[in-house]
Amino acid sequence: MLFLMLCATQLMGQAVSVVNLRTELLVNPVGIDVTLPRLSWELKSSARGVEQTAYQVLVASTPEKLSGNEGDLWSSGRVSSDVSVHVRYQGTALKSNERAYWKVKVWTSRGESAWSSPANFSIGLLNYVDWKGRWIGVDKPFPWDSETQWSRLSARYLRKEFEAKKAVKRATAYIIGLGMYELYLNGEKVGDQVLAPAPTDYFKGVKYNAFDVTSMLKPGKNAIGTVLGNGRYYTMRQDYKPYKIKNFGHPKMLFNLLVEYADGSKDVVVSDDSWKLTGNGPIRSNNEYDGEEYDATKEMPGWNKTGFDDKDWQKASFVQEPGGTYEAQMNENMKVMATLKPVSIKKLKANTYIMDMGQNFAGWIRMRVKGAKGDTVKLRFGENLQASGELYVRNLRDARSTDTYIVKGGAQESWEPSFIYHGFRFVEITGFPGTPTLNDFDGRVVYDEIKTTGEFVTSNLTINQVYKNAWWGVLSNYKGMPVDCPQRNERQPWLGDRTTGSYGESFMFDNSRIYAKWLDDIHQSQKEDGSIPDVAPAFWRYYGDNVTWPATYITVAEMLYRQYGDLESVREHYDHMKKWMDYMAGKYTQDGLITKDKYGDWCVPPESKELIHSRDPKRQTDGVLLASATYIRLSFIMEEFARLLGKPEDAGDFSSRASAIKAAFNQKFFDASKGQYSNNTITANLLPLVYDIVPEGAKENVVRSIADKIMVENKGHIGTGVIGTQWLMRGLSRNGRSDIAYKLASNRDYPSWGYMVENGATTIWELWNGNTADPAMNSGNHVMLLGDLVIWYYENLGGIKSDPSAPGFKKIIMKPEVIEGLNSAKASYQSVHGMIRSDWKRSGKSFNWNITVPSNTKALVYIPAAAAGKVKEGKKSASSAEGVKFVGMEGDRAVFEVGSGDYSFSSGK
Ligand code: RAM
Repeated sequence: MLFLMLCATQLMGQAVSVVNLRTELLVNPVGIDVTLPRLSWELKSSARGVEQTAYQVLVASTPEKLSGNEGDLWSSGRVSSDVSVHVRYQGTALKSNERAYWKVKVWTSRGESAWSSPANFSIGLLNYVDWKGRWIGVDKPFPWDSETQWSRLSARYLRKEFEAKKAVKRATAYIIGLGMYELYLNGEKVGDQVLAPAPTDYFKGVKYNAFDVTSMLKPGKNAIGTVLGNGRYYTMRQDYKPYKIKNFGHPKMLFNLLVEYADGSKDVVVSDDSWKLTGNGPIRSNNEYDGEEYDATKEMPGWNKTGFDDKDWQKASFVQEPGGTYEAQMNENMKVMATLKPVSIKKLKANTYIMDMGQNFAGWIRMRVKGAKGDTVKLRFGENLQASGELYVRNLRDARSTDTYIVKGGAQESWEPSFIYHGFRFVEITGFPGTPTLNDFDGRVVYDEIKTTGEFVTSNLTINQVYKNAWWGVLSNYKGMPVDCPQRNERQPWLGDRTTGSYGESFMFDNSRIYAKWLDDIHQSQKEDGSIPDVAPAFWRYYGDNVTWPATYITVAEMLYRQYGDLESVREHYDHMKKWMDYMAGKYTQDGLITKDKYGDWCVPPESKELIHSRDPKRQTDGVLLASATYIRLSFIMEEFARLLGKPEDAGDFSSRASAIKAAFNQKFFDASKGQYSNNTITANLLPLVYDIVPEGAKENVVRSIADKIMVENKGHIGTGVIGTQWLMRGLSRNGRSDIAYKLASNRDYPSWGYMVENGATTIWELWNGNTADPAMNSGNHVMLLGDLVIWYYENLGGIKSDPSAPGFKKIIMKPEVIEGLNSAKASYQSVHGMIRSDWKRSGKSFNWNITVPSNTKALVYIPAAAAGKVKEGKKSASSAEGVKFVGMEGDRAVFEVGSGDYSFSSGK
């Protein structure tokens, strides 16, 4: 596990400083290898044209050694290199639980930095044998529990007292608490994570969390308390579908507290049968889909402190291991990331109120209540209201989404749940003693502790609101894995929802760790024969074999490489991706095409507003076309991966696969005389266009077919589903039709993203007709229909794109589209190399553009202008400005290469 310190040193007198040191540990899933952390840093300077020419890293075993410039673990020496991200540690083998301190200095084109402030990290328990003690819990329900379609299982409370025998120098707590845990030391909660650890297929892998608890220990007696909730471990719910849903067992835990005393001696406190356990605490039931029930009259004051009388508790039992390997959790845990105030509470009828949070999101309500012992408050959650003003819950299917709180009485009580979350905007409150007021409630927004990395705003209000909705939608669905929706009885990590979405999301959030973790989940779900499911971890067993959903395994790895410059996931997963590619081709090739598809172009706008799926063959795209086109695209990506990993034979193989399928594809689907593929849906024409399948010379006609379909037949509206929308906006812009893309982005009538906004959406819907369709599959908070919209916002409107030849924004392509009607865009993005900014305004013929290019990167800047001489930077002609070099004209753009720094360009006046 990693302890990370971010530091932002401003070094006096120095032109360049090093900031934002980041460490990332690579843990071999088998847990036997030595970990080799990779180190990243950012250069900071107000000077222009700063390029790193060399670095030196020091890694030490103590802070004292580090400050004495002694890198006893690793001293890289001066390394001539411009690399500042993912530099692999090459020092002494790091051991389990070892802590390391590090710093870095750089040499640049503009001078040398001082040493950065120190950062530190610590290694996890690398080997199975490093874990002492045993798994404990109790492998059966309590008498008051019930196992049905709406199972109720009370939380299990565990406690243990121990003695700190001497002065403590360092104490680290390691816990695998399944399905979810809360950990307390001497009555204090350890960490601010919630709903931890991240969910996995527990038969394959389980995540442990680690905490530095040195300051929480007391001399002498100490008490540890843990609470175990169900999470995805105990899923004896929907038990009518055992073939579909995996259940892992009853909650359990493995715990190690490693103590180092000041005199150098060591101690370890472990989970064993000296712990006591009860299920008779306040959390009577906790179920992700149905909610939590908390009986405050059953609270056990002091249970997690020393001296509590636990004679009524039973001995914890030894239980079976979950089966999966122990892995340090490298992705962020969830946390309460924001607190919202409700906007209104209205009385619906006697004893029933409806509260509006003003925003659809995932999380829960914190409530303050004062009442008599036994008063029972119920909170029921939904995304919408019915016309009558009552809560609308039909689209939750059989999820009950209800929290129950039983008041203990006396002073005011404050409560929030521990092991569940809801997707909602509205809350029905019943049984509240007195009249509920806005002050009694807070909305707690819960998602992975991931930084927002981007900001985006334009002169177009519809685009701005859709962007905001997208931001809320994406964060709502980060739950230790990307899930499809947070509200109904599903919440599954569907692969196909993120094929391209993950890339767009990466502009808004630092999603590098959640997606690297997800690739591991996908790998763990791969079958022996190579098959990959549509949902991973495979909590739902959906091994239907198709190309478009599992494709995400490969496109997410590509995203991590392009956006973060991180090749590690590609390296780690390459063989498994290849195995899947081989498996699909081996099993499903017919007449040179890949034939297996399952979902089609999922959720195209249907012909009538109540339908979920269109029945009109004219709107549907041939599954063989979708599968084969996607397979061609994936072969190209695999070809690139193979080259990057130094596997030229594989690269050649993938390239010839792509060519062969391409030929069969055009043969079967392309009508050259019409410039159309298959039945001429937008998606049927678009995929060959963007995947480079269309024969030379025929592109223009295919573009025309798409344009006609959208503008004439659809009267300027979108006609694509989940697959087509992944390429729609970029496909149009790349082929000179940004005008059409802009029209689609600005629409407010059906079907469009703006139509959702027009109808009160504060997130993105699962269906284009989400306000009218059958509730059987109609979530109000799904991100798959975003397609490539967010990518288009940042790359094509904001003008911030990583150059494919230099991933991780080491080189940036800044090329905003000039579109009639759009007068300004302002985007910023915190890349791994630092903050990038683009802020342009257009009026008449004049174009003003302020940009920031981070240190140790370069940008190619495309400025609308008739000639280079018409472009100024500040008050000077751009060509002679510091850090700016004219490269050439490209159509109506003057192209400049710029080094790092802030620039202010203008043209056309
Ligand atoms: C539904 C969900 C999900 C989608 C699958 C195919 O259950 O909408 O997002 O990926 O179907």
